[in-house]
Amino acid sequence: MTIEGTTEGIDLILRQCRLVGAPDLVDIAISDGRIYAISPRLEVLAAQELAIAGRLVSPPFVESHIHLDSALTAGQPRWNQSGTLFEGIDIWRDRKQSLTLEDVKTRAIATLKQQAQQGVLFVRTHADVSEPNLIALQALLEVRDAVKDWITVQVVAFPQDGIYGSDGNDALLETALKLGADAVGGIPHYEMTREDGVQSVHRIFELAHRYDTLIDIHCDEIDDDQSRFLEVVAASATRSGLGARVTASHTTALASYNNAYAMKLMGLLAKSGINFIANPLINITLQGRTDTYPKRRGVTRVKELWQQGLNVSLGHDCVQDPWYSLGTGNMLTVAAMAVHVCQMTGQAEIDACYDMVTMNGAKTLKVESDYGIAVGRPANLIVLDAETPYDAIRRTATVTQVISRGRLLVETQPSVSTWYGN
Ligand code: 17E
Ligand code: FE2
Repeated sequence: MTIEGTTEGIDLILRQCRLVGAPDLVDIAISDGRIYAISPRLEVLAAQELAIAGRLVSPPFVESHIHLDSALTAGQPRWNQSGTLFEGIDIWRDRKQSLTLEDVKTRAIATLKQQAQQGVLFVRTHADVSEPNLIALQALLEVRDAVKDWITVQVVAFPQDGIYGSDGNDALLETALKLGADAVGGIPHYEMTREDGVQSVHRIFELAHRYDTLIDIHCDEIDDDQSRFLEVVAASATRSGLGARVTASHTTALASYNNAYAMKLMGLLAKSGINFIANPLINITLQGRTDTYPKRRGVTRVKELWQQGLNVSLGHDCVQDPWYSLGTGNMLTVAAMAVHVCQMTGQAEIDACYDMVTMNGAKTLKVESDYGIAVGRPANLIVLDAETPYDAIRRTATVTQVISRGRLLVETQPSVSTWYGN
């Protein structure tokens, strides 16, 4: 293909790209921040040219669930000894007393840079709003704006201590939405009573309606088979018509429900069309802590939700915080953990796990119209030192180039070993 005027306005060309699922290599031309042309051979010159040489070119990773306000605080003020969600919440309650805007912004931006280096260009973060000065929320709203030229951030107003956990939390949540949070969150399984939990879900839907936001609820993140707020979320999504604007995060109790109930629930979930986010790195470590043996895996029924045709994405949830002291923000490690814990080892299942850290996340975040490798779309794409998604997950492949908004943002060299033996 020849583009008229040859060099005019072409900023960047990627030569010999291997697109996911496509048999032939293509060149990709980028102009003015957008994908201008995709063709087997583009006879044009550009201001900058990258030799991709058959490596995999993919839409960027989508981190659909992370807590940037607590990132990089592991051990402050103490380590989580029990490894439970509840001890994590207690430690964070102590740590958040000393939050400042600068503290949150510095850690959040450092984490976003780590993520972007590894190919993440879309992020949904939770901001704890059960803190009287809303520092985490204000800091993350400022960060959302400060980084928008290279990474897209969505902020969920998340009442970590429960909407009805103490007086004032409900008002703080509403203030957070007035300040411009993109989504409203909740934690029904942590409210004091079952009734409060149900009430909190109704309140979340009312707020989402009033402030026209998305919904993303930490839902049933517990091994209690009696924690059944997912049905309330699904029914509310169906009745309100909000459907795919709603996300249920974690839903680990679904893995503990009896099959008879789970089967009934699946029908309700399919009808509701809500999104699911599983966080396999975190929940394989947080859950099962009250079990002896056999010990539950504690990750939601990812395979069955996917088989139902529901939209499932995967999140990292934490990078070095009171709930999880490990992590670098790499989405391939998240996908690999899902392959293992959810036993998604079939070929199509491994590919599905790749979708769960790319396009399914874009669907959850409602950014699909600006996402993907197609002419006219914003030029956000990554190059992996791999040939296929399977290869990328298996080897935790290096993301060698990250192109954001049409510009080369980061380059990373894959590691090289030299063999001196026989
Ligand atoms: N807060 C929560 O309720 N659950 C989690 N997994 C994290 C924070 C990380
Ligand atoms: Fe979370």
